[in-house]
Amino acid sequence: MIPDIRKPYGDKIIRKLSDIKSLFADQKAVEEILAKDDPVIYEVYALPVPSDGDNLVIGTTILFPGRVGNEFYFTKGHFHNDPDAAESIMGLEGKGLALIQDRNGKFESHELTPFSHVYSPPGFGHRVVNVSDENLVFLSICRADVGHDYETIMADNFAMKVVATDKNLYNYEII
Ligand code: PAN
Ligand code: ZN
Repeated sequence: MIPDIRKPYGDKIIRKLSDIKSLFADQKAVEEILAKDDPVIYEVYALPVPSDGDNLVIGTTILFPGRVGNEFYFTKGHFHNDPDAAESIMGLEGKGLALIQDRNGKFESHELTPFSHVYSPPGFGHRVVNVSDENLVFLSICRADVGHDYETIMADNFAMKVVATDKNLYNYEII
């Protein structure tokens, strides 16, 4: 049987709002949501491989739709510890944005839609944002030995925020 990369497999990571709450701009909205619930923001499924530089990690992320205040759900985001390690990000389902930025303040945003591809070059960190009312599913491929630096993002956050411009419609702007 041919494996379907849109279907979850292997190692699983679940990130809830409480795991990334400090990254959202509207802390009042965070507390209001957490008083009732701790929603899952995204899940990552990866093919288990040895963590050496000869192997590739192939991960499927399912980023659920939703907002905290007017800010759309996003992945935590990270740099790779190895500054030479790039990443390939491919849209499978839904609509979103891939935000990439380097450690010198250069940043870009790219649309992520089914069959589109975003390249996060060496030295660039990456975060994905769901700007739709459906699941955003994407595939990420990078070397298995890159190492993940989440600390820098937890301390400084990303340069771009993606917010809704309308209460009901999923129109967005990047600020
Ligand atoms: C991706 C990410 C995945 C979840 O597989 O790990 O989308 O995002 P966070 O790792 O920022 O929580 C990847 O970039 N791997 O290197
Ligand atoms: Zn990565």
